[in-house]
Amino acid sequence: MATHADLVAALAAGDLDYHAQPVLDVAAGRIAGFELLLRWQTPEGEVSVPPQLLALLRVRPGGGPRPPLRRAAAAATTLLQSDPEAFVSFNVTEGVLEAELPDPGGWIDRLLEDLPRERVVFEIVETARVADLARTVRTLAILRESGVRIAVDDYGTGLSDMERLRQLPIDIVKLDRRLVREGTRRPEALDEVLAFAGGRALPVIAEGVETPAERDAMRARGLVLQQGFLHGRPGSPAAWAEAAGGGP
Ligand code: G
Ligand code: G
Ligand code: MN
Ligand code: NA
Repeated sequence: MATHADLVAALAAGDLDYHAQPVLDVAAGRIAGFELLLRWQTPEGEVSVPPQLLALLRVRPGGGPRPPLRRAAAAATTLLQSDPEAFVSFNVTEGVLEAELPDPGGWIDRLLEDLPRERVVFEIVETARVADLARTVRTLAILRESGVRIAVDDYGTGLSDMERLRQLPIDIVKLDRRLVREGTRRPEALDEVLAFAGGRALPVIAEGVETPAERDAMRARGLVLQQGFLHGRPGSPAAWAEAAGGGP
C-alpha cells in the first residue's frame, strides 16, 4: 500500500504526472479539447492514486501552489499553445472546492496563473454527495465569474444526477460511458438529459466511446463531442500537443 512519502517521491521523480486525452468534435473532424488525467507509473505498472492520498498531497501550509495541480497547469500550457482553439479540463473534487472555500478566487489565481480562463474547464467529479448545496453553488459561481467553465462529470452514475444538473451552475455535461453504452441499446436512456441540455444550450460530451457503432449512435443523437479510446487514449501532453499541430 502506497504512503504519502511514496507519492511525494514519485512526484519528484516524474513518475506521477498528467496525461491528456482528447475530446473530438466528430462533425468538424478536429480536436475540441483535452482532459488532464493523473497517472502514476510504478515498477508494477500504472496504478491510480487513492483519493485520500491525492488529498494529502494537496495540503500545503501557507497556500502556495499545490504540487499535482501545478503539474496539471504546466501540461495545460503545453496543450493550449499547441492548439489555439482547444480547451483543457481539470478534474476537481467537491472536497477540494470545499477546502478552498475561504478563498476560491485566490486559489484559482494561484493554480491557473496566466492560463486563459475562457479555455479552462473544471470537471466536478464527486457525484455521491453535496455536503452543503448552497456553499457548492456559491463556490461554483465564483469560479465561473473568474472565467472558467464548469462541467458535471460522470453523468448517469449517480442517483440524483438530474437534480444535481438542475441545481448547480454548470456549463457542460459529460455523459458517463455506461450511459453511452446504454444509449446505443436503449436510446430513451438519454432522452431526459439531452432534453435538459438542449433547453439550456449546454454542450454535452459523450465519454468512453470505444467502437464505431457507439460513435455513430451518439452522433445520430446530436452528440458530436466525443471522448474515448476509439478517438484517442490518454497520453503524454507533449505527444498530444505535437499531434494537435506542433508544440510551443
Ligand atoms: O484509474 P483511472 O485512471 O480510471 O481513474 C480515473 C479517475 O481519477 C477519474 O474519475 C478521474 O476523474 C480521476 N482523476 C484523474 N486525475 C485527477 C486529478 O487530478 N484530480 C482528481 N480529483 N481526480 C482525478
Ligand atoms: O471519471 P472520469 O470521467 O474523469 O474518468 C476518466 C477515466 O476514463 C480515465 O481513467 C480514462 O483513462 C478512462 N477512459 C477514457 N476513455 C475511455 C474509454 O473509451 N473506455 C474506458 N473503459 N475508459 C476510458
Ligand atoms: Mn473527468
Ligand atoms: Na466521466
